[in-house]
Amino acid sequence: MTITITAFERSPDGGKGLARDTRVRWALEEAGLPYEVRLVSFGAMKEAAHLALHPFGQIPTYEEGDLALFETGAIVLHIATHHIGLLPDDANARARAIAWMFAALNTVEPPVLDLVTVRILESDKPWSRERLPLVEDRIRERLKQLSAHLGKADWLDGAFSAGDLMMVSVLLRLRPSALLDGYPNLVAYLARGEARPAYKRAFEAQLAVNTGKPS
Ligand code: GTB
Repeated sequence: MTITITAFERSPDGGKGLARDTRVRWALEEAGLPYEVRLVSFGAMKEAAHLALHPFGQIPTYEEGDLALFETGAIVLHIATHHIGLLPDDANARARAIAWMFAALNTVEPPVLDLVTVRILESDKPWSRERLPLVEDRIRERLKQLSAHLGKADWLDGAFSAGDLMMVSVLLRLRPSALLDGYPNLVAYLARGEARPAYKRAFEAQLAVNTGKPS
């Protein structure tokens, strides 16, 4: 059955891979699944046809036969539970890998998104200069905890899993800041994620869309 996802016609990041279709592309590549991409404009995302797939008018979405999904976490979990390569076989290890997916999305990503909000969306507000250090401190606290957990390990819990895919994707949004600088094991963790052939293919595919160059 053909898998079709949606992505920005033109991502605001110009192809740095930070929009969330990259996470879904990465999961599909790890699972070895071919997929098609329907590109949508900001206008089309708010129209009825797209809202029928995504109630909040966003990307990415995922269609496979009569299944339509939205929310990156749900999409990656769906791919990971139906195909090999992203979750361990052992039931407890599998549950822990899923816990790391949630940790990435629910515990680490919120302060990371706050940073984007304060730095970009609210940069013209009089209180944004005061808020920035508070947000940065919250991120540093999470990075410190994550770094302590990872220690010298390659991945968060044994072999690479969907939990790592999600955590690396979240942390990549911090690259433009200096916040990761104090955590060499996290910097190396990101590099390991980016070095995976599946990540490279996903990155190149979204870059090709945004630069007009074939991948
Ligand atoms: N919780 C949802 C999920 O995980 O799927 C969030 C989806 C989401 O935020 N989608 C964004 C979107 O469609 C694109 S990824 N925004 C348009 C809108 O809401 O109207 C977020 C994103 C956007 C741009 C960059 N960038 O340019 O760096 C990075 C990430």
